[in-house]
Parts: sequence; structure tokens; C-alpha cells
Amino acid sequence: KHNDGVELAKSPTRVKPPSMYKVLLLNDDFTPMEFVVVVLQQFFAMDHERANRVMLQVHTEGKGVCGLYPKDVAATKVAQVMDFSRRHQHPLQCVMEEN
Ligand code: NFA
Repeated sequence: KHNDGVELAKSPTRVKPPSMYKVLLLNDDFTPMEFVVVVLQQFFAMDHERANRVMLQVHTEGKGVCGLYPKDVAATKVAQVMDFSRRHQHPLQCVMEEN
């Protein structure tokens, strides 16, 4: 329907790229290594070899990067990993930080 000449406000054209966030896993003394590998495969689309390398980096260095995502995607990954870990009664911590 014609709307009496009233136009909808146009959102500003995006000029900057979206701010990106790193998603990280943190080491702990209790979560089984193979559980961390499964998390990296299931939620970050890594093959078993890459997942093993990232898991060992977290294990030896205290933290490791799972991926770089737009804010909403990163937040969803963090929530999914935290929920999955808690449901399996592991203390694994997943966090995001602006890049
Ligand atoms: N440090 C854990 C163990 O020795 C393994 C682990 C790796 C936990 C990466 C959390 C993250 N079982």
C-alpha cells in the first residue's frame, strides 16, 4: 500500500567490517582430553588432528583459540560449549574476547 509519501528510515550503509571476537578454551585439571577434542570437532568444525593440536595447546599453555567470529556467533559458541560441558559435568571454560 502507498504510504502517503512517508518512507521508512534507511539504516546507515555499513562501512566498517563487523568487530570480531576470539573464542578461547581455558585449561583445567579435570576435563578429559578426549572430551575437549570432541568439543573442538563438534562446535568448531575441526578434524581430529587439528582438534588434538588445539587441545594440547590449551593443556600446555593454559588457553587456546578455537576461532574468530562476529560477536553474535562467538556468543552462541560460548553458550553452546558451556552448556554441553555442564551437561556432561565437566568444568571446561569457554570465553570470548574482542580481537
Ligand atoms: N588439563 C586436562 C587434563 O589433563 C585436559 C584439558 C585440556 C582440559 C584442555 C581443558 C582444556 N585432563
